[in-house]
Amino acid sequence: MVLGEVAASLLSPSVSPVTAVGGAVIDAVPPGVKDWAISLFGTADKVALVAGIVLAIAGLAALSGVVELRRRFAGVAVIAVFGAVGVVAVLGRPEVTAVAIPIPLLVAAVGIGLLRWLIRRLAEWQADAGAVAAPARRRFLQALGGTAAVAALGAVLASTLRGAAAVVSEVRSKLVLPAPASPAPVIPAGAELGLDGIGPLVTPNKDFYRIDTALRVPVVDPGPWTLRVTGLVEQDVELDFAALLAKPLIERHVTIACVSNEVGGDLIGNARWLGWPVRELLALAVPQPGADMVLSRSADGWTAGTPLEVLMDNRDALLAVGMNGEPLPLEHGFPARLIVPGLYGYVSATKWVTELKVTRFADDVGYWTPRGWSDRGPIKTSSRIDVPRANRSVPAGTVAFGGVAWSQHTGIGKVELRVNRGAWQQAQLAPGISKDTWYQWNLALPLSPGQYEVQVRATDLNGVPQVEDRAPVVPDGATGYHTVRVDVKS
Ligand SMILES: Nc1nc2c(c(=O)[nH]1)N[C@H]1C(S)=C(S)[C@@H](COP(=O)(O)O)O[C@H]1N2
Ligand SMILES: [Mo]
Repeated sequence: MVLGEVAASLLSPSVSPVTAVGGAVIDAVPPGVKDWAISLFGTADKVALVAGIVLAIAGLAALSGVVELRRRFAGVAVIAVFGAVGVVAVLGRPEVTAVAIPIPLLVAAVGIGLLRWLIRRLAEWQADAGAVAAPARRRFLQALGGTAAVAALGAVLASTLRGAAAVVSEVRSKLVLPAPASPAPVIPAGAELGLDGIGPLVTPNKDFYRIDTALRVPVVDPGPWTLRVTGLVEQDVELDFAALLAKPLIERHVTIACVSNEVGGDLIGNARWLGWPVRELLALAVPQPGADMVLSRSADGWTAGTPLEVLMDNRDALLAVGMNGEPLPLEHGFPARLIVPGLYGYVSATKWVTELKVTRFADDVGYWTPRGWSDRGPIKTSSRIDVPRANRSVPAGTVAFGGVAWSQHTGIGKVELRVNRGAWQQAQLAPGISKDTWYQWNLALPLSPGQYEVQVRATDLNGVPQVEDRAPVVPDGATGYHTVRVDVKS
C-alpha cells in the first residue's frame, strides 16, 4: 500500500490503488449510504472513507497471514485477488493512465513477497519453539518490525513527496493572470458591516468550503490541458489554456453554494472570479436547435448538467481561471472551472473542467441525478444568523444580531427577524455587491434576561419570501428558517 502511495505522490494521485478503490466505492455506494456518511462525517467523509479502506486492508492483510500459515498460497490468493480488484478499480477510473495499471499488480507482488518471507520466518520459529535462546523467534520479530519500520518510513515519504502536485503547484504559483477586460464592479460602501462574527463578505480562498467526489485533488497541468465543446453543435471547438487566457476575461463576484448546505450551514462562499463568459465559448460552437443542456465533465470524470439557456443568457456564467485575484487553487479546480450564478454547485460548478457536451436533458444526466438528486438545481432563497452564535449566552441589553442572506440572480429585498414567533421585525440590509452575491444584514434587539428563539427570513427582490416549510437537502436543497436559541444573562 505504501508503495502505491509513493508511486501516487511521484506520478499522479490517480495511480494510487487506495484512491482508485475509494473512488470506485464512492461512485458505487447507494445514495442513502453516501448521504448517511456525509451527514455523519461531514466534510471529513473522505478521511473516514480512507480510514475505512486502510482498516479493511489491515484486516485482509491479517487474514492472508493467518490462512497462509495454515495453507500455503491461501494468503497469496487473498492478496492476488486484492491486486486484481485494484486493477479493475484503476481501469474503471475516468482519469486512467497506462502507468496506473501495473501499480496494483506491483503492490500485490511486493505484498505476496513480504507475506511469503514473513511466513517462512514464522514457520522457522514454530519449528524452533522448544529451544531456549529462540533465535528464530527473534529473527521473525526483527523481520516483522523491519517491515513495519520500512512501511512507516515509506508512508512519511509518500506524504512529503508531492511530485506531480508539486510540479503543477509550481506552474500555478508562477502563473500571472491577465488583467480583466471588464473588472468586477466596485464593492458598494457599507456592503461589509464589519460585525464581529459575520463571515467576511468575500470569502478568502483558504476558508472557502470545498466539496467534491475526488478522494485526492486531481492534478491538472495547464500545459496539455484543453477544453472541448462537443455534442449538438455546428462545430466542435477546442481551447487550450493560453488561448483561454488571451480572451477578454471578465471579473465578477459570485456566491456559490452546495445543495447539501443545511439551513444555517456553511457550505456557501463568495469569491471574485476571473473568467471568460461561457456564452461566448458556446457561441463559437453554435448549439443546435433542440439542445437544452450542457453536460460539463471534469478531468476526474465527474459531470454536471446545466440548462443551456442559463449558460447563454446575460448572467455571466464563467469559465473561471481566477479566484480572488489568484489562479484557482488546486482544490478549487485549477486550471479552469465553471461558475454559474444562481445554480447549486452540483449542477454547474465543474472543477478541473475538460469538456462541455451540448446535449439534451432527455439524453444525458449529471453525476448526482441518478443518485437521488434533482436534475435542476436553482439555489433557494435563504438566510443565516451568524451572531450571536446559536446556544451562546449574551449579556442583557441591546443584543446585536447579524448574518447573511442570498437569492442568487434575483437579489435580496429585505431580511426580517422574529423573537419567540412574535411579529417580524425588519433588519438593516447592507447593499449587496450584486444580485449574484450574498448580502449582510444586522439588527440590534433590546432583550431582557431569558431564553429566546430567534428566526430569520429573507425576501427576494421580486417580493417572494423564502420557504418556511422545512425540507431536507435531498433532492434539490434545504428550506426552512434558520433558528437560533439565545440565552440572555442578566
Ligand atoms: N470535478 C468536480 N467538480 C465539482 C464537484 C465534484 O465533485 N467534482 N462538486 C461540485 C459541488 S457539489 C460543489 S457544491 C462545488 C463546490 O466548489 P468548491 O469546492 O470550489 O467550493 O463544486 C462542484 N464541482
Ligand atoms: Mo455541492
